[in-house]
Amino acid sequence: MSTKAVCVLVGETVKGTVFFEQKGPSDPVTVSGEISGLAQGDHGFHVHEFGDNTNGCTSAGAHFNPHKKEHGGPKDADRHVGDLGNVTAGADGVAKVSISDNIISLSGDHSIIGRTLVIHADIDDLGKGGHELSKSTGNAGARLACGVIGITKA
Ligand SMILES: [Cu+2]
Ligand SMILES: [Zn+2]
Repeated sequence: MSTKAVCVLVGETVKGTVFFEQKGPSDPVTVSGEISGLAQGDHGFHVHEFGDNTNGCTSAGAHFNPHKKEHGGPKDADRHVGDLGNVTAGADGVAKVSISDNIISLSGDHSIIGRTLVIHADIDDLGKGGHELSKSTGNAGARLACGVIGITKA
């Protein structure tokens, strides 16, 4: 039986809705949806550790990283569980999200349920930018919008 989840991203100007679906516990998770109000180009897109927005997106903590790895890109063996790479906004400021990921899950120890999805101001360098933050955050800059990921009707 498939599991479904949703996240409503809320920021000052950036807004979006992102859907998650997983057929079985070891199947990939498909991530789809739309985010608007962005500058044209790539924006870091991650699951952060805590489902806490009491002090805005800051309270979500660092990237969800249960195995204490370094930051990377979604296709890298060395990555945080929460590392979903970038989404790309067009000239209209809208990013269409279409990701299939084998590492995040909607159950078990890689579960992203109850954690926070964040979209950033800048491009995630996927750990390869040579910046002091590359290996922890991808140097993706400010948190433009965020929301807690919650289970929905299957
Ligand atoms: Cu992030
Ligand atoms: Zn990361």
